[in-house]
Amino acid sequence: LTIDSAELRLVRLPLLSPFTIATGTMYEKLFPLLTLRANGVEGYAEGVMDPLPDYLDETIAGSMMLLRDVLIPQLVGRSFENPAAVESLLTPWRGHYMARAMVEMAFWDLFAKSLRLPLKTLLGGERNAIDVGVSLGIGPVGNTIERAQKHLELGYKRIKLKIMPGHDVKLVEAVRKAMPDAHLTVDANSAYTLADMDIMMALDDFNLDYIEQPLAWDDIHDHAALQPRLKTAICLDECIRSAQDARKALASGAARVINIKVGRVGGYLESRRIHDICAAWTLPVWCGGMLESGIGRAHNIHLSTLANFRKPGDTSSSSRYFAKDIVNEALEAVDGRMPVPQGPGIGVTLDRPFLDSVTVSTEHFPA
Ligand code: OSB
Ligand code: MG
Repeated sequence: LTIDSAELRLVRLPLLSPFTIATGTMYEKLFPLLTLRANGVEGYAEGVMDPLPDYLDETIAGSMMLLRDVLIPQLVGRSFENPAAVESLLTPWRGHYMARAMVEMAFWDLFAKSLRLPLKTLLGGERNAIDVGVSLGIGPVGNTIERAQKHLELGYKRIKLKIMPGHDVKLVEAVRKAMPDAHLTVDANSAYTLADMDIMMALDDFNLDYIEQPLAWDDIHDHAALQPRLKTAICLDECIRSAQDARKALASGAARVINIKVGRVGGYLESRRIHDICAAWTLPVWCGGMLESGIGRAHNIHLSTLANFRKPGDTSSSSRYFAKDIVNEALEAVDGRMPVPQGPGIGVTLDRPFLDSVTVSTEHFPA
């Protein structure tokens, strides 16, 4: 498969409502969108990095620099037999997992389309729909209970509450009281330390499915100190960017669940290694999200068809986030099940006029 051209856009989509997590509030979704072309076929991927390095250390500006100056020029005009050949071009670079993921993911979409197969089939997934829950941003207690109840009634399979110091034990206590039997989880986005044992012990009493990333974004060691002191499973998100990270986390007992975001860990091949290591330890994984547009959402859905994705993911209906999406197909969950988009590759197509209207900048390769 010879990559004959590529396109790198920066896209800005307004969010229907602001999304607050421990590290700050998002008012819009800004993301790079990569297109790779070969023989009249196009593969797409979006980046999950933020404008500022507040979730992880990657940024949109840094990623776009690496893509523009290094990664895309290495691809265009060259031929690749398969995704592994593309990955081997990316592995020498330190870090930049999110930028590398964009290249690998866009190539998988292109590769699957040129074989006329759905991406899930190439990956070895089998389901036609995946279980999903919702992630609720930080807000007032009463309002959070209302949002949680509404989404349970819609059939979502799990409610994840974002927490931060000052918005934790009382919030979770109130939501748990309102829905005693719901699958409930919390996500701290690294807002606590081992000095917050009293809060961790209090959260441990609410029968949560897991506590997501309570401690520092780069600290597997401290999670390994915390996990044995809790009944509740710890789920790692930020800490896991590679299969080596997963191995260290599992071997040290730092987590009993892992959140895989294909856009965070460098792509599908690495996602599958993490998925398989967890399966070997009989631990479940689930697919996280980053408020993606329809392109990233479709990628997440295909990944979630693999067998060890045994807990509901974060890929909820696109209409929860955006008044209008950049893809033509509706990505909407029904009774907590998100159907896998049909058709070759990721199974969604771009609404080009709308995409153009929300595009901030476009670069062409070759220029
Ligand atoms: O930690 O999973 C996270 C959103 C932005 C940054 C980090 C996270 C999230 C979410 C939202 O939890 C998941 C989604 O609905 O896409
Ligand atoms: Mg998380």
